Amino acid sequence: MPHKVALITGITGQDGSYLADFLLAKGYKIVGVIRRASTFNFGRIDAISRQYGPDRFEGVYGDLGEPSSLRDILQKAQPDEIYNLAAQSHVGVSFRLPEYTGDITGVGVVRLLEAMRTIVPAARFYQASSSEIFGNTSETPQSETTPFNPVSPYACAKAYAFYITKSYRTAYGLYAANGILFNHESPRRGENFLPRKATATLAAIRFGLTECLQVGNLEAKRDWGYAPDYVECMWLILQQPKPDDFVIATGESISVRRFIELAAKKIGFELEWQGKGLNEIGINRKTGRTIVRVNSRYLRPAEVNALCGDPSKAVRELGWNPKKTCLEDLVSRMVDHDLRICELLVRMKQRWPNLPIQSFKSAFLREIDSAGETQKEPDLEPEVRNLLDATVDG
Ligand code: NDP
Ligand code: GDR
Repeated sequence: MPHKVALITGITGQDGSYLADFLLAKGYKIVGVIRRASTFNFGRIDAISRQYGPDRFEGVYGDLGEPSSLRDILQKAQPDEIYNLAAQSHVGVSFRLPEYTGDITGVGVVRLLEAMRTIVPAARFYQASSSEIFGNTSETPQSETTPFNPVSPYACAKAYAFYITKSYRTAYGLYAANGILFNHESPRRGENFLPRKATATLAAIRFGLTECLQVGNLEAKRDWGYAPDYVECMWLILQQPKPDDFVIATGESISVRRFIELAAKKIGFELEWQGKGLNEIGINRKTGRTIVRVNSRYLRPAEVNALCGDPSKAVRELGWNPKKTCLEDLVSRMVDHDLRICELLVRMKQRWPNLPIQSFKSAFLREIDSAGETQKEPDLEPEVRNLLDATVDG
């Protein structure tokens, strides 16, 4: 039987890479949309494409800002399922790039839906919607019926994307569904989102590679889940007889402060908070050193104070298990991964003290991310492997 074809935009991101893993294991052929960048941006999918080869995994250049590229890709790929994960996905950055965020994260979705409507109307469409659309709401927990109150340019763009997806479903009868996902993290998460920033920086402090974690709002609360569990839901949403919208969340939320405490504890720090507001610091009790500082640079012009999702509909109708990976396991996986990267970097630094460590970091991250969360050694590029062997011998 020929493989089902899934088209994934945002394939180079955290979710895109996990979704590709998941769908390839289910027998799909994947067509992944890669946007042109001046640096290597397919580290998260490099190993997958090598493992499955061009018959099962095809990367194609395209951009949500360029409708002709989308039409061309759909025409050639003839996908059965389309997962739109591409976005300018950073909430803080969206205040600095409001128009661009609106164009890609919002209008980009209608570009793709229009291409689908005219070229592959029988395909099924998944839109990566976000809990940010609830904004500062008085209803807790948030469900599919909670009114939207977006506060950032990112959230406004995602609210438009949500409604336009629904509109194409109603107006044209397309199979188009929204997954309203709450925050989900992993060792493949970008280092400028709070949880990965915390685990990567605290691990680096532990190995003497940096001194301090600088953060913004410590009091915001989020409902944090594990990304591989969430991509399964994206697929489940598209397997339903009728298209519908679902909240995907764990149902529990904790503060940024608490997340940092959990990561610090796992790494072996005894964290003690001192001071207030912008002067608040986190001290490593054993050494008396400041390892966390509040920096106004990371505060947002408008903040969503607390989000906590109600996944009952997904549990009931999709049979999804929101408790598959608990928060402690999520933190452990991220911390273990980041400690391992730092350990390798330290070995390099000992061997070549004058070389800028940053120049090796991306190569390491690329290879270690490719190896996933298994304990096996990453499949290092030969030249990096040589450098590492030399380090171990030295
Ligand atoms: P990432 O930021 O890791 O990935 C975003 C992806 O979009 C990257 O592959 C990026 O490419 C791509 N992209 C950005 N701009 C364009 C463009 N103009 N054209 C084509 N591709 C583009 O996000 P996540 O994987 O974490 O999230 C996936 C989706 O889910 C996003 O839409 C996000 O907004 C949404 N979401 C995420 C949640 C989370 O907690 N992770 C929760 C709720 C929603 P490149 O690699 O080149 O930057
Ligand atoms: P969020 O995730 O904005 O919820 O969006 P992020 O990890 O960026 O922030 C979570 C909370 O932590 C606070 N915070 C900081 N955030 C960052 N990035 N850096 C800091 O130094 C820092 N200090 C405190 C933030 O203010 C916020 O309250 C993520 C993205 O994946 C979106 O694409 C997605 O839609 C939502 O989750 C659901």
